Amino acid sequence: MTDLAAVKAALKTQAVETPSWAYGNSGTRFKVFAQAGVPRTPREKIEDAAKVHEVTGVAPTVALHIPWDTVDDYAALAKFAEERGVRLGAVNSNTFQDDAYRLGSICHPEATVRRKALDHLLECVDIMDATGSADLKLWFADGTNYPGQDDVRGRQDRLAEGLAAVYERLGDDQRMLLEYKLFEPAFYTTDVPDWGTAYAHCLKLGARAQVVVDTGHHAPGTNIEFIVATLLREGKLGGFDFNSRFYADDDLMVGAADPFQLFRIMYEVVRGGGFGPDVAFMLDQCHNIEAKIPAIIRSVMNVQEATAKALLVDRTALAAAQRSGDVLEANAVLMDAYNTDVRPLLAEVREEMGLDADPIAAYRRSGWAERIVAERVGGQQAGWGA
Ligand code: PSV
Ligand code: MN
Repeated sequence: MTDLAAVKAALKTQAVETPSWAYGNSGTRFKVFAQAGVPRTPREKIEDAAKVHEVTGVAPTVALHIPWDTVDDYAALAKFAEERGVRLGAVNSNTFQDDAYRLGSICHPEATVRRKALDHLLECVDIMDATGSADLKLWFADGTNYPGQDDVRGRQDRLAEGLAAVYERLGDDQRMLLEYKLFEPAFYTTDVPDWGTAYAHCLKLGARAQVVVDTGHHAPGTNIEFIVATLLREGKLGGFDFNSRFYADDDLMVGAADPFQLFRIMYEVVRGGGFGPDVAFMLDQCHNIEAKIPAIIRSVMNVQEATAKALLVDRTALAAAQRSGDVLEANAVLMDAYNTDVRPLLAEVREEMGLDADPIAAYRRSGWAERIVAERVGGQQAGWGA
């Protein structure tokens, strides 16, 4: 039997960080379909994030991407966020959108380019100091397209050197979260392609360097929950970039493509003691054809549903079945939790938190969608890359 009161209490403490870039326009390399009411400034992105938190109660922070969210005064931006009921979360660096980075950033063969990339990363830590953000999220587009193009091992040395310089600069309460990605934009080698490479670098760096698992960044069929279990066991799981993919990384809504996988991941999180403030649960998504704010609300709800099911697993019964080698019973215990309709439970949790039981309906009723369409006229809409 699971303790329902404890499950509800845990669900009330959940925190899912939403990404500033998900509120802006995005698309594929073929077409960006602009939507009405899209934010034009970092402040407007924060206002949308605040709306998501207002109706869900579990999205208290918003991640920044630099330079997409560049402002003159970051402390003022943090204050603006707080006045709207949210805080600024992870600072995401960007060493992939400058002509200088054609052959990479901190792994680039030329020292001047490596320096430029490093300066950007150090600037991101300055921004964290001003915003009060605890996490620097690093993703490198670095890699090669052709065998022989560069020295694969030498690139690892350059990577280690650059990461060490950033690590040195971190404050005591700041962490560096290293993200891996199987491929893209590099097609032959990627300098941080998998959790093992990220883990090896983080291990050398120290306790404040942790691995971040972007659910979209694996080969089809990869057992992501095993990676999660392993990283948690090693004390090296820093956080998630949640999204869904069908083929390659495509930033669809988390839990949309494979809710069962999300449940399995969240089960390992709960089992491994990762459900808490030490693991950052972030969304990293783009909403290309669907309405953005409702899509983000839906994504937050998908994470909540997977978490509720994971918390409902009868771990005593599961352990007993596992110990006695009862394969079918062990599987049945897990599936029972997965097959539970947790929507009524979450509705209760929301009502107990003083929220509407249905966040999407609450958002629709709020009039925010109409208001931003009417008010956000003129100016330059934010897009993926601004
Ligand atoms: C790279 O594909 C990535 O997942 C990184 O987290 C980037 O910062 C983000 O996407 C940009 O959308
Ligand atoms: Mn990501």
